[in-house]
Amino acid sequence: MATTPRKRIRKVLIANRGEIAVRILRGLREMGIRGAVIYSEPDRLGLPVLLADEAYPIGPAPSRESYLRGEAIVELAVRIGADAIHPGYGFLSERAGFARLCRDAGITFIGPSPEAIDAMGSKVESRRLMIAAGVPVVPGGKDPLPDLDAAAAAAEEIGYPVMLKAAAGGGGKGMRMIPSAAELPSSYRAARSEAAASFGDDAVYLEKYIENPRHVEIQVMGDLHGKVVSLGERECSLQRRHQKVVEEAPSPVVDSDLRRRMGEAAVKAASAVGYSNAGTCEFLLSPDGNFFFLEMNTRLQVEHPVTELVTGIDLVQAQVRVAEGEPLGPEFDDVQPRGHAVEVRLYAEDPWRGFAPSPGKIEMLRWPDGPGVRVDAGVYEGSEVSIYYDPMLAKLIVWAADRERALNRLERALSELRVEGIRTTVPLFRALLADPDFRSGNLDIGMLDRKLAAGELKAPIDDALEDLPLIAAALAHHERAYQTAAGPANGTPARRSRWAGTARYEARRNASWT
Ligand code: MV4
Repeated sequence: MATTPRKRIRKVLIANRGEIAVRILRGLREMGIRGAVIYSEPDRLGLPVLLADEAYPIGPAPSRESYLRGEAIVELAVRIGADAIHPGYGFLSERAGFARLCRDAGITFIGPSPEAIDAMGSKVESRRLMIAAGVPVVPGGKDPLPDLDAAAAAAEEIGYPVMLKAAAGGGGKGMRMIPSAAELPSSYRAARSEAAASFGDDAVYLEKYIENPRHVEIQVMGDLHGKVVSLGERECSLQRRHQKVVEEAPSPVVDSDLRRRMGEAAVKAASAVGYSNAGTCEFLLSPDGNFFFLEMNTRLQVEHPVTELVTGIDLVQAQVRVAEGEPLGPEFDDVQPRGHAVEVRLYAEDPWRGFAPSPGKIEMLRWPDGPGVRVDAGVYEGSEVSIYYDPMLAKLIVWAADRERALNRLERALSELRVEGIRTTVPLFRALLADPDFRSGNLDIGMLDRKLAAGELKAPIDDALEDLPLIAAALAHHERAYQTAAGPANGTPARRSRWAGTARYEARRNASWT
C-alpha cells in the first residue's frame, strides 16, 4: 500500500488578529501544535497575544505597515522556525502572491494553491471556467462588453432587468441594477468608471438580474490528492451593505435534495480549479428554487462556526491536516447537518445611529454561556476597541435541535450578555428575534435594509431599563445599611425597604440581570 506523504506541522504563524487569530490558536493547541502570532502596536495587549505560545511585533497600526507586510511575515516565519502560515480571513488570505511567497520560502500556506486563488479571483475568468465545468451561473454574457451598443444588444437578449458587473470585481463594487433600456447609458458609464477606480480595470459584463434572492453558500473542503467534499450550506441573506449580520446552518429553505444538488455544483466548481483546503462557493438562490454560482471565497470564512456546530467537524483542524498532506477520510463523505446553528456578529457599531462606529474601552463584559452557546471573541473586559480594523468584536453562536429552539437559545444567550463602555449591534439582534419574518425564516438579501429603512426594527426594551434591577438593588442595600445604623432601637423590626421589593421584582422580571 502506498504511504501518504505527510509533513507534520509543529509550529504555525498566524498572519491575522482578533477573534480569528484566537480561533486558530485554539485549534492548534488542541492538536499539540505551537501557535505564534504577529501583532501591530495597538494590538500589543490583544487577546491573541495573551493566548499565543509566541508573539512578534509586526509594525504600527495601519494594516499596510503591519498585517499586510507579506514579505516580512514570511521572513519571520522562516526565522522562528514555523512550518506553516495560517492567513485567517481578510488581510493576506486571498492574495495569490502571498501564497507564492510562502511556497518559495518552503513555508506551508494553510489554504489553496496560488493557482486556485488566481483562477477564482477574476469574475469573468471564473465565470468562464464554471460554465465550462457545467456549474450553473446567472444567465448572461461571458465576455466584457466593448461599448454601449454591445451592452444594449446584450441586455435586450438577456431581458430586463439586468445587472452590470465589473469583470475584475467582487463584493458588489462597480455593480449596477438596470430596470429598463432607458437607464442603460448612464449606468453603463457609471459602472465603467467605478470599476476603473476600484480595480484599475474598467471592463464590465451583463447578467440577468435575480430578484429577491437568498444568499446561500456551500462550505467545501479539498485535500492534496484531488478529493473535494461539500459540508453543506449556510444561509447568509441577513446582511447590510455586503456585511453579513446573521448566518445560520442549515438554511430554512434548503431540503436534502437541493442540498445535494448545490453541494455537487460546489464540488464541481472547486474541482475545476484544482482546489484544496477550505473554501466557500457563494450562490444566489431565487424564490423559484433555482440557484446560481456567484463567486468562490478561497479562505476560511467568518461564519464557519455554524457549519462546525451542525457537522461536528473542526474546520481549522481539518485545514491543518489537509495542508500536512493527509487525505480527507470517510468522515468527510456524505456529511449531513444535525440540528440548527445560528451566528450573530457583534460589531462595535450603533445600529440605531446608522451603524456609526463606536470605538472605546470595554468597561464591563460578561459573555453568555450554558447549554449550546459558543463565543468566539477577540476582546476581553478592559480591551480598547480601536478604529484601525474591522469593528467586529466577537461572534455569538448557538446550537439547538431545531431552528425554533436555536432562536430561543440565542434570545436567552443575548439576555445574559452585557457589554458596557461601547455601543454594539446587540439591540438589533433582539429586534430581529422579535420580527415575524426573521422568526419564520422568510429572508432575502434585501430584507434587513428594507426593515431598517421602514423603521420596523426597534429596540424591544429601552437599553437604560436594563440597569433598573441594579439601581434598585443598590438603593435597597443603601437603605438597609442606613436603617441598621439609625433604625428604631426599641426592638420593633425596621420597616421593610420598598427598594428591596423592587430589586427582587426587577430581577425576576428582567432576565438580563440576575
Ligand atoms: C447579483 C444580484 C442579483 N442578480 N447578481 C452582490 C455582491 C456580489 N458578490 C454579487 N452580488 C449580487 N449579484 C445578479 N445577477 C444580487 C447581488 C447582491 C447580493 C448578493 C449576495 C449577498 C448580498 C447581496 C446584496 C445585494 C446584492
